[in-house]
Amino acid sequence: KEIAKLPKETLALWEKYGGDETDDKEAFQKSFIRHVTTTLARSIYNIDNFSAYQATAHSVRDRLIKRWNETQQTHTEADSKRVYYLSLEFLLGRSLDNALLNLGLKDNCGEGVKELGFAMEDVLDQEVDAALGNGGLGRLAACYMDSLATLDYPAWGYGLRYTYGIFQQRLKDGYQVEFPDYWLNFDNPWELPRLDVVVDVKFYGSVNRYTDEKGRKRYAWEGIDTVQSVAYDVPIPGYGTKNCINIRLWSSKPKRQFDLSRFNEGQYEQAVQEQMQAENITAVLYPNDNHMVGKELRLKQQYFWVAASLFDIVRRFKKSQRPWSHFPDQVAIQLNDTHPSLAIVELQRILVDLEGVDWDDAWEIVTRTFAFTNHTILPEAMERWPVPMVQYLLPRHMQIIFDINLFFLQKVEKAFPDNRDLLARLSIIEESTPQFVRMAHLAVVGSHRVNGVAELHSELIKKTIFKDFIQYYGNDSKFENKTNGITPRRWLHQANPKLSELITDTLGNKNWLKNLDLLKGLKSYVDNKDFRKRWVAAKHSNKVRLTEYIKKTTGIIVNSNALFDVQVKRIHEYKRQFMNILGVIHRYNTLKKMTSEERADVVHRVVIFGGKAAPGYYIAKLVIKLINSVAEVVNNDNSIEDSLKVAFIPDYNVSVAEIIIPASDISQHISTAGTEASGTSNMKFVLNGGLILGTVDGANIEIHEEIGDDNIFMFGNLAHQVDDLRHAHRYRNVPMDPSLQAVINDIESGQFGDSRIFAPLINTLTLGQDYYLISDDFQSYLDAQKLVDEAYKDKEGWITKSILCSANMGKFSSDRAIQEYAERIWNIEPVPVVTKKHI
Ligand code: F58
Repeated sequence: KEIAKLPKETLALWEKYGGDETDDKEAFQKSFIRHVTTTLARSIYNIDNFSAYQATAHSVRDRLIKRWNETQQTHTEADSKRVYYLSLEFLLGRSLDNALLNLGLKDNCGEGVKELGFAMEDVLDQEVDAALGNGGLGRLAACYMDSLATLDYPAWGYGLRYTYGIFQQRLKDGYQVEFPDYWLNFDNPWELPRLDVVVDVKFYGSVNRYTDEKGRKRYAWEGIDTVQSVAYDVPIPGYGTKNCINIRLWSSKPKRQFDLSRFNEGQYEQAVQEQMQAENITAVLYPNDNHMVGKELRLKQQYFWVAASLFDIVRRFKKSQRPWSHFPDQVAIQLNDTHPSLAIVELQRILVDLEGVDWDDAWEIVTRTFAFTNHTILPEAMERWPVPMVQYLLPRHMQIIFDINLFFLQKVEKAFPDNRDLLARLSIIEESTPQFVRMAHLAVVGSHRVNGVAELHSELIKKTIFKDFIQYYGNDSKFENKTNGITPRRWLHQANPKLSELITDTLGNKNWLKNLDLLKGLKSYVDNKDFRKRWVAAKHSNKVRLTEYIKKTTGIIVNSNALFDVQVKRIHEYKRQFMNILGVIHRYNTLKKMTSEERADVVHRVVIFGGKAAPGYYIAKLVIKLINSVAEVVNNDNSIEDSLKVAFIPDYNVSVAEIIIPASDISQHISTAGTEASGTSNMKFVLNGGLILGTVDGANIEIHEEIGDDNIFMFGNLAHQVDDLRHAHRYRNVPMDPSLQAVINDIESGQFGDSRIFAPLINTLTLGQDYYLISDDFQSYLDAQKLVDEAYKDKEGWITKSILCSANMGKFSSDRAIQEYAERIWNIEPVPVVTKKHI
């Protein structure tokens, strides 16, 4: 409407000069040179790989922004229901290669860069990861954004723009040391600062009660500490579509700059104190994976993020001037774990306190809006906040939580009169001293759907942490499963170009990138000689690439013809890297006892580890030390003639994963049954033709169902046996598994250095009741490893398995997962982007 009012001459200028960011090679080269000279203030004489990266990134960014604008315009005009994905973590990794692929610029930019004197590979390698996440949960959010964009959904992500991402890991004397990840050191071309989009977020203060003009009792929160939230937008382009969605990351900034009067009085530190406290809020990502930290700053982060995001969502909704009752028809909000649960309370506060909606109507709107994904049943990961802390920081929210709880428990009491135990178990408030707010309970009560992330996990949450909710809500009402997925664009096409090319050549087109079920078409080539040859060649070249990377990062030289056995993920007791390294010791000492002739028949192995331990997680850090101590001994023992090598690759992150995963022959996903909610790297490995050695846990089970018995090595006790086994460790004298005892003896004998260092680790098995049941699974683990060795000797058989693995992985595309969420939980429809003229 506004445009129509402009004079013709103005429109003509836009028509003439706008939109010259076309996708051809020449236009790209022109952009590149313009960015070198203007954005970077450099010239042909002083442009290195890094500047070439920056110039390329800025040229791609221009094109991204164009699509981003078109998408936002289309969505605003369509005014259809949107989904908002609230996640404290988005583990995006690098963006350039992905943007080139998704925008269809790869060939033209590749050639363009080459003619300008650079190799695209080197250029891509300059980018630092956006590592705003810990592990699976954060990476899942990134895969889901890719699929939302690709499937044309009108979606937004909301998160925090941490100044420091997950720490960088280095090794010193075999120990992990942490270094800050100051990823914004150079400018970040993948964000659009929206310095005009600012939300004031308040903390602390008090609540006033008053009577409004209708005679209703109302409450008003007077926060006393105001921090500004500034938006930084990260465009996420879909693959093969114009849709380019947005992740809005909030950065904290002081409302007032420093206190000049104090400054003038000479109190310099006090003068800038407020400013520093405000900036602290989004300074750093908490580096814990599957562990709750009860720090006030973390709670502040959560509210800061939730308040800014809801303000933004509500502002957008209000533009349409619809009545509040339509809110859930326009807005779906997905809570990625309990971290954003305060959003439930904040929306209720906005509706009741600020907009004057009656409590019950507001609550109906709230519960129809939110849905909640649970990612863990580990007790130490459950979020609980002390009531006094919440009360102090967010006094009005605490009142609302008490009211939500009261009304909820009144309903429970009606349905189950006099069942006080049930009330206590269901309560959002844990009646301890001090009291705690159970965030998972708040999330369940405030959402219309609750989902687990794999079938087993979704069943387990109904039997454990949410058992009592099932008694109240009934079995099929709120609770659902949505098995996780991964994006095949990044995790096959980008990470494994050779295999991707083979698949495209074989299937005749790239449609499989948008419909992963089409990989099934590979099955008819499983006996095709030429196809098999190329399949093996792709794997081998990935192994060579990894071999070089291992040499570069660790100095360890490994043979790319050996079996590559990989375990890369966060280091955690429940993931049992400890069991893996104990198995390595067993293998090593078995090899040592063999004669040279016996050893000649043995499959050579390279055992590869990678992963970060939370900085305060002592036992996990000891596991890293043990791995490195074992590696030191094994790798330098000539008597075993290269039959075994061990490498711990430092600083595992998304980009490193892209190198490691395509190179694996077997990967280990060996969590204690019932502890790994899903796992997603398991999917990535199998999609890339790597086999799995795994426990009957998380998504391993569904992968097994899809790829069949012949193509996976499963072992260990089952989830339903775990309680009994733990009980036995606690109350009965369970004799130690003899093979494990032998390994413990080896460590204690000092074979891998001063054994006193490892005593606390060994104690978890012997004195600590072996909570993760390593001793119970050890023998079947060794047996499964034997089967792996045998199977690998049959080269042709292994190739067949590898092909069938990939071919059957269609289910695990994040596109499938997102489609299920869209249909069953969010009730949203795709909105294809209409290409606009630049005006
Ligand atoms: C992971 N959780 C699960 N949490 O462990 C994994 O099984 C699952 O596949 C994945 O989510 C995706 O569903 C996870 O990564 C965290 O890192 C949290 C970070 C914030 C603090 C609490 C743990």
